[in-house]
Amino acid sequence: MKPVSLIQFLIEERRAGHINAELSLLIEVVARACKRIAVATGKGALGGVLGAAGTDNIQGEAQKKLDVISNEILLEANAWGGHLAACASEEMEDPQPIPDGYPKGQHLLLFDPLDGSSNIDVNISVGTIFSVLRCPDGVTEPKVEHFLQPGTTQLAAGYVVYGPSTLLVLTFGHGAHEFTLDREIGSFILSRRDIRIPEETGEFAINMSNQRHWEAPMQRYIGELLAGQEGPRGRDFNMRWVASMVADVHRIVTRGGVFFYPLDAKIKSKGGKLRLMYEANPMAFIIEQAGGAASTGRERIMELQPTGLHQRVPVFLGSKQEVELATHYHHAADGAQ
Ligand code: P6P
Repeated sequence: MKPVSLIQFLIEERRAGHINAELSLLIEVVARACKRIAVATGKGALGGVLGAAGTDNIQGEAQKKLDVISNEILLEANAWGGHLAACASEEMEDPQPIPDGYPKGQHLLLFDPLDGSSNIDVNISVGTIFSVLRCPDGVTEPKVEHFLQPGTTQLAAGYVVYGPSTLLVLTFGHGAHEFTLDREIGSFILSRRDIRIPEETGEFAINMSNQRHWEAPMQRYIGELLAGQEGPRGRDFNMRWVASMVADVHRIVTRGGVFFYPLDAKIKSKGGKLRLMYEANPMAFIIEQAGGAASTGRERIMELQPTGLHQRVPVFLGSKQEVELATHYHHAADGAQ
């Protein structure tokens, strides 16, 4: 069968009425920027891009050189196209306006330019996560409050995983689709259309070192998985934890599984570890479009009304059966209180 390029796919989506020309251009620009990020991350030690940048981001986290480089690549790529009203990034406190002199568009782009960057120096897969919202009509200088829209209003969401191959997974709300970068021609080629995540799974992803800090229902749920055949689930489970959300989520998108970053006593004051606007919401959109589920353990992630650009939330996502069971345990525990 003739390979379908990303450009061709975007034209199909426009013809189907799923996206407009401006959103199509935005996705092309983001994909092209991610190809440049793939080149930068692929250079490793030879590109002088490893190690710390010597600066901290808005989260107070030490930035890697590639965090800064990836952020700059995405900002520069999106400055001149006329498809955006503003950007927001994990690496920057405030929204970034489109530079004076350039045309503005009707979209807001949010991104984590290089998620999992602590894995860069040990050559483990990292990725870019992005979310697209509509800029409210009549707003020419978007402020934080214009970005604070629930995940259900996303027009598009995607991630690129920089691994053995460079893969883009994308949704416009009409299924989730995977594209593989053909490095010889520099094009993303459709490799999986209408991804479906199995409702049942035997594989979970969580950072077990936080176990002593989890809430009781999380202790109960994971304890039952660890009990395996002898326990109430009556079957054994396997565990994976890459500590790179894009890599863990892509494994789930590819073969099923369930991912947890729950509240725990250490991070309870912050509301969680992962960020709602440019990690949890885009990943939740993709997972739901692939037939999975995404909750905070208590409510559907995409229905949350955001309260801050860098707001953190607990994340349970993946195979529907497991997300629903873990969420049920939290509701039961809350009801018992
Ligand atoms: P921990 C990476 O820093 C990240 O934001 C996600 O990509 C990943 O899932 C999580 O944090 C890993 O957290 O506590 O295991 O290092």
